[in-house]
Amino acid sequence: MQDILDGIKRAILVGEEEETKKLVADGLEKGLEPRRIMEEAMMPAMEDIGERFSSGEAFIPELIVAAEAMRQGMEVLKPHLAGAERGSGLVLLGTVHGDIHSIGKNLVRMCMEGAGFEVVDIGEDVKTEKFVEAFREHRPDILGLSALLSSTMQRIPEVVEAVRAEDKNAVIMVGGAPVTQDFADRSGADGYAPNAFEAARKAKELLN
Ligand code: B1M
Repeated sequence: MQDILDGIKRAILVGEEEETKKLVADGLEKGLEPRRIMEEAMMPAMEDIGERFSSGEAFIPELIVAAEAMRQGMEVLKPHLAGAERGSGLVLLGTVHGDIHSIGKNLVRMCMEGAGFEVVDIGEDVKTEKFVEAFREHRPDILGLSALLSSTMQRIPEVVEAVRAEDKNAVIMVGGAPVTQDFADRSGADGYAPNAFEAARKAKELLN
């Protein structure tokens, strides 16, 4: 199985979409758990490309092709993350203003859906007012905010404050690579999760 995991990681790193999809499907067929594929191949690939970008060995086009291969691989995983259970609650999800990173948020959506939540995903680069409007419209059980940049995560406390002005009992959870439990606490959020699987678990915990 390790060869499949290594193959998926390599295929994502070089942006080979078809190869990524094929290897993810092969892995699933051979009994690899979706979570293992995500945690031991797909996420390390994104970490690796991120480090290469930081050190100047990779550039934006390489991030884009890797992200697209990752997205396509996730589409193959998606049906395998979805559970039969339904009716856990409604989650409103979006990435904060100024931030176009979508992969982590989409993975959170898939895991939430797998855990039985209905998810309204309002996308990326979502302005604070739009979060408030969508909250007013959907009245979710949980509002989930994602931020991938240390600059855009500063939007989180602003959204928390604006949504709480609309509903002081709003349940809000946050996450994204630079976000920590400490930052979540200081932002006034009710919950934080370091990854998508934990996000689904935390959402259930918050509603119980
Ligand atoms: Co960007 N980028 N990027 N990028 N990018 C990072 C985040 C960066 C760490 C890379 C680096 O320098 N090493 C860096 C941020 C540094 C910082 O601020 N701390 C960075 C930068 C600088 C930038 C630009 C500014 C680059 C530029 O233009 N000069 C630019 C900003 C654009 C913008 O948003 N305005 C930019 C652009 C891009 C692309 C468009 C090219 C592309 C995104 C494509 C897309 O998403 N559709 C991209 C990518 C791919 C990355 C990296 C390589 C990978 C991100 C990713 O998808 N990870 C990333 C490096 C890295 O993360 N190591 C990087 C995989 C994903 C599954 O993990 O998103 O962390 P993640 O989500 C996890 C958890 O965080 C958590 O669960 C998810 C799944 O387990 N989680 C939650 C996320 N949201 C949650 C919400 C929750 C709970 C948990 O509750 C609601």
